[in-house]
Amino acid sequence: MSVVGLDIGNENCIIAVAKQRSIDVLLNEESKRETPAAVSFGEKQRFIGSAGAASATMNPRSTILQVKRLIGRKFNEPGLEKELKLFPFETFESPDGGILIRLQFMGEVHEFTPIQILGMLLSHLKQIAEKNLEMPVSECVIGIPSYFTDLQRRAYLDAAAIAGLKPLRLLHDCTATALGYGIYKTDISNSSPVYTVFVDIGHCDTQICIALFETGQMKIISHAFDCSLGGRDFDEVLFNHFASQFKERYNIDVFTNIKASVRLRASCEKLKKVLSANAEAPLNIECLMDEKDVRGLIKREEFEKLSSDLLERITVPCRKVLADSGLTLDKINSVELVGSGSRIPAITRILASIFNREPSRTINASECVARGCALQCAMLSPIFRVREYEVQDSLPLSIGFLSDKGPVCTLSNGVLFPKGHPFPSVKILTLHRTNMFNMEAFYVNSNELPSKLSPQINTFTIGPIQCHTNMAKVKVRVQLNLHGIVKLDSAVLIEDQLDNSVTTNDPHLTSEQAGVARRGKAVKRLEIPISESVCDGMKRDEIAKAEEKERWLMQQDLKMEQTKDKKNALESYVYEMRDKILNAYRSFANESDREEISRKLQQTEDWLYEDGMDETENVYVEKLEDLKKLVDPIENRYKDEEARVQAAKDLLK
Ligand code: ATP
Ligand code: K
Ligand code: MG
Repeated sequence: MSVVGLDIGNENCIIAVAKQRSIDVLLNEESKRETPAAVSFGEKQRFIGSAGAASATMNPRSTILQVKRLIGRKFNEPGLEKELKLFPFETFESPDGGILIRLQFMGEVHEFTPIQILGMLLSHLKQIAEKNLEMPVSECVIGIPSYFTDLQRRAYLDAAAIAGLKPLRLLHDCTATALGYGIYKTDISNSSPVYTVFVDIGHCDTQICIALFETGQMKIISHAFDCSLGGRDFDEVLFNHFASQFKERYNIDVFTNIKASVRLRASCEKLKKVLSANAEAPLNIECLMDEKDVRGLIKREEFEKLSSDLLERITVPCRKVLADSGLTLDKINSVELVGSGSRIPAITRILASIFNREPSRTINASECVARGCALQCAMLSPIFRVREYEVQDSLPLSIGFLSDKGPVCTLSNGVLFPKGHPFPSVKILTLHRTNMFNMEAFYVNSNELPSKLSPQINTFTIGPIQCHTNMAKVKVRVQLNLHGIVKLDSAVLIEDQLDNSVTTNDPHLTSEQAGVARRGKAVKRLEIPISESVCDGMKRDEIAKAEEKERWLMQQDLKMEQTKDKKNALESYVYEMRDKILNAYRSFANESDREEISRKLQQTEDWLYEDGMDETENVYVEKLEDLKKLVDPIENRYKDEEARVQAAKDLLK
């Protein structure tokens, strides 16, 4: 069993694994520590991760990027349309109001939900981990944005199930970072608690939290976020700047051309990175559109001016996280800056002015979330022994309950778990009900919700209830679980009954029961069934169907990979033997054999570039075997001779 932490970014994914003495980041098939979050559909197979990113500019309409942005969202959500326009792939509304992605694959039109695409990405990361660790991987901890709703969290669990992964916890990105930072911290004592601000600026979002570190434990005090402010928005500033410049200068409208916009966006992202280290940066793209080469240049100063609105927006969640924590600035011990989107120098400046100190960059900005997740996975896994360390998270969005009779909780507006409430957490509600009833969980403040998502969480039906008196109570156990998902664990009917059949001298009664009986009362406890109708979640059979489709796609990818391997093997055999037959094997074959073999090798090479370019695995295998039949006798004679020479040498030693 392995202990894995996954950071699924909008741009990059990281896999970390807990070993006996360390947390390691795993390398992907290109020996990179970061794997692009890209799923591309080619003519005959998918390309995921690095290979997927490589086909993004060539095959933009069938390459899905930033799928995390689409998870659990409604097609008609305000603001989503603008975002969808940035993507070159086709999206449309699903029958339940969600998003479907439509693309060409293997000569047919296919439709996938964002959950399925996320499942593909997760499955790819799982394969990388399994190859590295040489064992099956299933248990893991996955990082999620703190602003994810119940629905989005459940969507992640569904995607993980499709990929064959079992998340022990969905962990808030910033909480993961804080855990990885705090557990190794040695300068902590209970007399001087340490408060640290973590700022994570990624590709699409900004997340901030304040953590309190004490001996043997960590508590998140508050979370804040801007769910649509990240590196991507700075790319867009540059994109718009150059697109309008090129319109004037070269008379080309990049906005009307998908390929050109994809290429210009990619170049703007590179340019932005250059500007982080240099005072100015050039932009050169050959043949961007209408066969025109374009050139441009921008100074860092100008970029900062163009981005001033974005930079100003970073201050909003910073102030909010402080206000929600109830702490004054002087209580904060340090500000840790992570996420690669934060590498823009002006961001450091603006954070320094808000927090009144220079933010530090001591944490590994791109790997910290995955590392923290791997640590949490080790802590939750029974196979690992980790130092006792308590992780208490803080609820980012207030959750309330309604029942048929109105709010069920004593707090105002039906709030059961207020924002900032520690979790995981359990609450027991006592309700006076004698018939079947519903309880509805919802987000109380829809203005806290990112991008006006639906405040609905779930509807639970409690019943049927077989009740014989009207003096009954129902005790409902509500859980905010490790993933931050609301569950109704159990409902119990408690009836105070008048009961004449019980006699006070019954020897089987405990003294307490006897006391109740003497007063003519008995307490009856009865488990009541609970059913939930998840809003917009995937049904069990839908998940099963998606799993099956994923297996089929994986088979297809595997088949194509194997075909490629066999084709490569044939090709290298041709090159190797052409050389050997002329040199090393020359004296072991007569002239006519040599000629015959050379002719066959040439034939095969020509075939590989023409008719044999796109054949099935078996055809390549058979071709190789045919060639080997010709060459093997010669190769064997050569090897025998080699062995004789070696034996003679050994004798002389
Ligand atoms: P998210 O957290 O939004 O899901 P992510 O985790 O994939 O996304 P990161 O990998 O933390 O995001 O950051 C990616 C962003 O960082 C991209 O916008 C990228 O352009 C930007 N970035 C990377 N290096 C630099 C740099 N040197 N200067 C400026 N920006 C950079
Ligand atoms: K990342
Ligand atoms: Mg991130």
